[in-house]
Amino acid sequence: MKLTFSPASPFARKVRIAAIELGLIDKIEFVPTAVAPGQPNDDYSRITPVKKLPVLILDNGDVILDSYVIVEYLDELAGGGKLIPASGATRWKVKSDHSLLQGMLDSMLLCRYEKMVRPEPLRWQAWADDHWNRAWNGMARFENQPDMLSRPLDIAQIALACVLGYADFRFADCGWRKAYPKLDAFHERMLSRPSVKISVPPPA
Ligand SMILES: N[C@@H](CCC(=O)N[C@@H](CS)C(=O)NCC(=O)O)C(=O)O
Repeated sequence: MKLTFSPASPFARKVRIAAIELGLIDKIEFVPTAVAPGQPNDDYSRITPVKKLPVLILDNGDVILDSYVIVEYLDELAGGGKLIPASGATRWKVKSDHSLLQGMLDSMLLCRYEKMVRPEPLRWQAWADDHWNRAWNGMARFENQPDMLSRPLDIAQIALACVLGYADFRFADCGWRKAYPKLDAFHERMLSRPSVKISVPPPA
C-alpha cells in the first residue's frame, strides 16, 4: 500500500501514528506529496479530485480517501475494534469526539491558509478569527472531558495529539498549554509513545 504523505500534515500524521500502533507501518510506503490551495496539480487530481492528502492507494489500485476512513481500513486489517471501538456507546463517543477534532483541524488549516497562502489584500480577519475560535473552544471542550484524557488509546486521542502538535507547529504563540493544563499533561503522556514522538512535525 502507498500513502500520500507530508510530515507537516496533521491528517497524515494521524494515519502514521495509527499505522504504527496497529503494527502495520511496514506494509505502507510513504509517498512524499505536496498540495497547495490555489495551485493546479493535475497528477494528484487524477488520484483524488479534491486534491487532499493523505490518501491510501491499495495494491489493486483502489484509493481510500480521508484520514478517518484510512484509519478505519487499517483498523479492520489489524483485526477490528482496535482504535475505533466496534460497537456500543463508546463507539459513538469515540467517533463523535473524532468528528469534532476533525472539524477543529479543518478550521486550523483554514486559518493557516488564510494567513500564509491568501494574498494579503484578500484576507478576512473576522473569518479567520471565527475559525481559530472553533479550534480553541474545541480544546476547552476536551480540557473538561476527563474520559477522553484517560481511556485506552483510540483514534480520537490520536487526533487530539495531532491537533495539539499542529498548534505547536503552526500557531506556536497561541498559549494552549497555559490555557489548558490537562491537555498539556495528556499531550506529554501521548509523547511517551514512540509513534507520537517520532511523528512530531519537523521545525518549519
Ligand atoms: N478530511 C481530510 C482532510 C485532509 C486535508 O485537509 N489535508 C490537507 C493537508 S494537511 C490538504 O490536503 N490540503 C490541500 C487543500 O486543501 O487544497 C482527511 O481527514 O484526510
